[in-house]
Order: sequence, then structure tokens, then C-alpha cells
Amino acid sequence: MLQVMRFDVLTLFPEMFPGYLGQSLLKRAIDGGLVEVRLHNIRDWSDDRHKSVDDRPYGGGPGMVLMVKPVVECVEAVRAQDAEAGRLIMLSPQGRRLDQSVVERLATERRLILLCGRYEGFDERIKQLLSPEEISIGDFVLNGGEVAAMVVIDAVLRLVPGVLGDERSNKQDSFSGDERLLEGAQYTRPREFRGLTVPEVLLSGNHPEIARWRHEQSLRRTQQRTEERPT
Ligand code: 4GT
Repeated sequence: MLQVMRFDVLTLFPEMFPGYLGQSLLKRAIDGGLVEVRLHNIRDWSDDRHKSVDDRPYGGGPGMVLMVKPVVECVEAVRAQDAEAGRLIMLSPQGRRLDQSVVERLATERRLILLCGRYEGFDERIKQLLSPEEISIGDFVLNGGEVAAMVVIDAVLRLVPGVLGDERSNKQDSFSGDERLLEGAQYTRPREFRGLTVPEVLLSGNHPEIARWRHEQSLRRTQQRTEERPT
């Protein structure tokens, strides 16, 4: 049986997604029916005549806050469109940092509902009512959750069987092996460019030796990166 993965994206800017989703690998997965992405405009759940979805913060302060009503009603309506309730993800700088182990867990879900914020963020009661899983793509601030949602979709989709095409390339990529190592250096033609050459071992045809060299490179790179990173 073909397992379809479904994403529902809740956003004030659905028009940001089609360009990204039309990219070759994703387009093939969507056209082939492996993946379904539905875009929902939170503004459609606003009920005043100005279609407002944001308002000034109680207690004062700069900027605007996303209103509880349109967001909660949008999530509820989208949820009800499918028997599978799906996992609700709120993209937020306060969330748990996305890493490959989170991506692997999300890839086991059949339906993900991705909630993108704008302005200064969400009314706190949205979290109280919906208990979303909050995910951040890194310690920096964006103007909206849309780019973060695309990051989640991109990382999760390449783990869905059949999306990559060549399943092997997945296994060998950074972080997907058992040891969670970074990928080593790679080369393609030409053998020499501006005096820079390809390591001899890669041209040797000695595959056990090549595998050993690559593994060493991965270890070294991972070690260096670990030393650079603050914990
Ligand atoms: C950063 C991230 C994110 C934002 C991140 C609500 C209003 C959040 C704007 C939004 N910034 N979203 N998901 N690091 N900004 O993941």
C-alpha cells in the first residue's frame, strides 16, 4: 500500500508556498500522489468586515499579536477535513530546536498540520487551547513561520519512501547513518581545477580503501564541527 503523507499549512501568506513546492523533487512526489500539501489562509476564518487577524497587545508594547479566534477556528476546521487528526506543529522561535531525530519522528506521521505565525507572535491562548508541538528551526528570529514550515516539509519529505527517487543517497547523507556523522568531502569532474586536484584514493578504484578514507573524513569533520559549536 502506498502511504500518502499529508501536510496542511495554515498561514497568512499561502502564496509563498507554490514556488517552493513546484521544485522538481517535491513536484514529482506531489504529482505522483505520494504527498499532498494543502494551503489554508488563516484570514478566511476572520469574521469581521475588515478580515482582521491581528490586534494590539493587551498591556501595550510594539507590534501586533495574532488573534486567538481565527487561528483556533482555522485549525479546528482543517482538522475536521480528514479522519486522521494529524499532529499540530506550531513554528515558533520558542519551540524545540529541529534536528534530524525530530525530522525522523515527524516523518512517521501520516498528517502534519503546520501553523505559521506572523507579527509579534501568537495570542497565548492558542497554545492553551490547541497544545501544539512547538518547533524552532534555529536560534534566530524570522518575520514569519512560513520559511520554517518549508524547512520542516523539505526535511521530512526526503525521508518519505519514494520521494528521493534514489533511496541510497538518503542513507549516505549527513546525519542519516547509524553514527550520525557529517558527510565528508566530495568531488566530481574535472580531476584538476586551478591547480586543485582530487585525492588520489578516490581515483584508485580500491573500494574498501575509498570507504575507509571517507569514513575517516566524516569522523574528522564531525569532530571539528563539534569542537566549534557551543553547547
Ligand atoms: C523564528 C522562527 C519561527 C519566527 C524559528 C511568530 C511571529 C513566529 C513571527 C514568527 N521566527 N518563527 N518559526 N527560528 N517568527 O523557527
